[in-house]
Amino acid sequence: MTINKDRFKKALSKQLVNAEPRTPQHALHTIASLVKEFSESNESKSPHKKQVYYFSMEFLPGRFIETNLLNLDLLDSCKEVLETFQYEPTEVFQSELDAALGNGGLGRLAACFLDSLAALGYSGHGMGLRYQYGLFKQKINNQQQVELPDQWVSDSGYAWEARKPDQAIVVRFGGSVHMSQHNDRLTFHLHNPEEIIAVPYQIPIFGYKNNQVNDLTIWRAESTPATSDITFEAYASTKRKAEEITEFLYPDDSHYDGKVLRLRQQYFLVSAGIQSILVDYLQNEGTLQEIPSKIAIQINDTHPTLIIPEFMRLLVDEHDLSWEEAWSIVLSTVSYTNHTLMNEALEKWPVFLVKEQLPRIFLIIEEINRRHCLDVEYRGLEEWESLNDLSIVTDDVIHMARLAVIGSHTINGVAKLHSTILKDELLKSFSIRFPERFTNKTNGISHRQWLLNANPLLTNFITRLIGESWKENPVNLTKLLKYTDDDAVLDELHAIKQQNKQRLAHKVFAKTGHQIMEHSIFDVHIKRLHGYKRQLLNLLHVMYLWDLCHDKPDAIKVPRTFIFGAKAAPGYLYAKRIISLITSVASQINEDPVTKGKIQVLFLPNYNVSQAELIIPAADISEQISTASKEASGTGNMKMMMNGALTIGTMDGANIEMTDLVSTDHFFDFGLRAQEVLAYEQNGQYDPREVFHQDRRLQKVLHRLVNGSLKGDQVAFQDIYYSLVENGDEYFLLKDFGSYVQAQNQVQELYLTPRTWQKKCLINISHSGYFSSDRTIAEYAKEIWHL
Ligand code: DL6
Repeated sequence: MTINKDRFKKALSKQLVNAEPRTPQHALHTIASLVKEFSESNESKSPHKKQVYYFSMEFLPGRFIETNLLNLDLLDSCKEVLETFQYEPTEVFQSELDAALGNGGLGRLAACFLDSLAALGYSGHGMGLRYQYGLFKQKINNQQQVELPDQWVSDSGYAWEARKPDQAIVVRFGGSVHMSQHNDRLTFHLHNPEEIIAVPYQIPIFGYKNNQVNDLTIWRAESTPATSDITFEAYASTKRKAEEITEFLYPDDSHYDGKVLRLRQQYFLVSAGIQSILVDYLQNEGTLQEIPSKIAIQINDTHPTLIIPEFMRLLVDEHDLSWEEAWSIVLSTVSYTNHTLMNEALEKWPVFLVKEQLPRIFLIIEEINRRHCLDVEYRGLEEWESLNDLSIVTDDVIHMARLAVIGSHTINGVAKLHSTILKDELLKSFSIRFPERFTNKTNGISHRQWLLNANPLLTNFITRLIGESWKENPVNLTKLLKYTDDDAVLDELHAIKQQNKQRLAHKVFAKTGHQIMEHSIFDVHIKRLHGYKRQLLNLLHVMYLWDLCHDKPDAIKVPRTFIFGAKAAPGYLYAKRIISLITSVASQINEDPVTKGKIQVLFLPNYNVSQAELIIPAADISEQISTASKEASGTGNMKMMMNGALTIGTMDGANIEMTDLVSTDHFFDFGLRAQEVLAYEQNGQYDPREVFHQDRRLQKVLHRLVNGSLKGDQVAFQDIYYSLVENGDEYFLLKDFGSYVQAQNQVQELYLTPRTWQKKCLINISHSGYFSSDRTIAEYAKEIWHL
């Protein structure tokens, strides 16, 4: 789809000339409606291409306006028209609210993948839920996180979506299964189910200057219309029960909680999604048997795993295929990405819940399991220690990862280390049974969103140096390597970083009244708050520097601003306590005259995608300090690398691949290695008290948590102290503290030699093209989806 620039400019001018009201929001809606109108009139399905459906309970795109205009090559034209009519383009763009339909990495990745699918010209479709409330907004009151509802759809509606009631689907819950026999064949019917209407809302996804228009469909739950014999009260309750399915996003990304509403959300998504795919396919294409050559379905973590039994139900119960035929189709169509090794995040559903809510689906899961167990017994695989080790259903719970593995032709992890641990530890028995199914696809990020859009200064500079080709082929960023000894280039690189730091400093000042030291090192730790991501380790180092400011002020040779941005899941008390501690330490350090001009700590509330777009271009240091083996991949690490930050990090997730590219000479690595962590976890020989008693710095820092010298929630601070010193230090903070301090000292030393620092920044940018999600999607397309 090409939108002619002149036609677009004319049409936009015509609408803006008499626009009423003259608000940025109104202008935003005008632009979005025009883009949608143009794209709908040009929409062309590509019926002969294989279609990819990416099922995810979360999509976290942030704002669409700039991405869409950039991809359609209309950004400059649009800015020009806006300025002609005295609008401030940035104000108009920033009036779009973030679509925060995700928690963190998993949803962000899904958004980047949609962008790359379109950019590479594949027919890709996102399938998600239209939560009425997105991820909560975070406020800090009295050093405590307070969660507020996120009404991401404004009163005038969401600018980019189109409601498609004519494509609504019925999803059925509950009821009772009745069996009957016809010509030697058992058939199953659901009696008296609860029926809920799934209404799709479509959001266009544009390819980068290539005419491709894909879509993200988000489904909203609505009740069936009232019948004449239903009472008002009964209908109100039915309506409420239906609508609550898509009322809010579960705000936890690393903890599984077996709530019935979550199960209903998951089934609602997959049932609506796969039914709509089949309706569309059968209208336009060939036979059911040909599906695997025409359709690929990727499930983003185990959350959409019920698509496997639901797809079976449709093929067997509604399309009369034999079990074997149906299974072969499902297995050749579905593939599964795992995003976590954390035990508490692995989904297991109680049998009674699934039986009650989804009785027919439960029977299908049992049948899949029966056949699977028979197969394993038949093969006599000795590696299976017991049936418990392999069965989908054990002790009255359903293991979703096992179901996903058994029903998928390919299973991938999201970074090399993660995929290896997945294969050799977490799903070892399954990788022995199905070795050919396991693979790795290292994550990526959209360089269009995270460099072209977020950092126009750097983008233009790179283009001046090496031309345009890197925009379509980001690996060409390596052409920058020839400038690593060019003083003028390094000066300019430094100047750009400085301008981005000023841009952030101005924003922060306007929002919070904090004056950031613009010439300090911007040391950035932005991600969800979790024990394993170790924001606390960062803070322990900050507190150590605080002591140094008092004891040996000359040791702080370069001023530093520590920037934190993180939301904690509302039910994750420990994470919320860490936020309290960070904000308490921040307020005391920032007021201490001794630290003035040396260190500064900022906790930026309500960290979200739009904030990230401002913070990341301004980062000097990227904190990627998870306990080795715990972070599946990380993608913030890639974004900051691409924007010229240097990373301080453990050998975890995709950090390892970053060091493969730039070598540890250009990366501050520290800490236990994954195998060491796993060994300690198995042999139980780590005792944090030993480290504590040997390290005076740690003693001094940690005593503050229990001696009342910090203002705030003393119970919270004591709890943190005990978790580290007395209760095993689950994430090895004390163990890694010494080497972290050393690595941080190297950061300071290096910053004192600006040329070397800048050179390393340029080397990091040059190699970051590998982490474009275009590379990741090209790998999925070739090796998993066979496009
Ligand atoms: O793969 C995307 C992203 C990774 O970069 C992070 O390392 C990982 O923590 C995150 N995983 C989740 C887990 N959600 N669940 N379950 O968000 O995925």
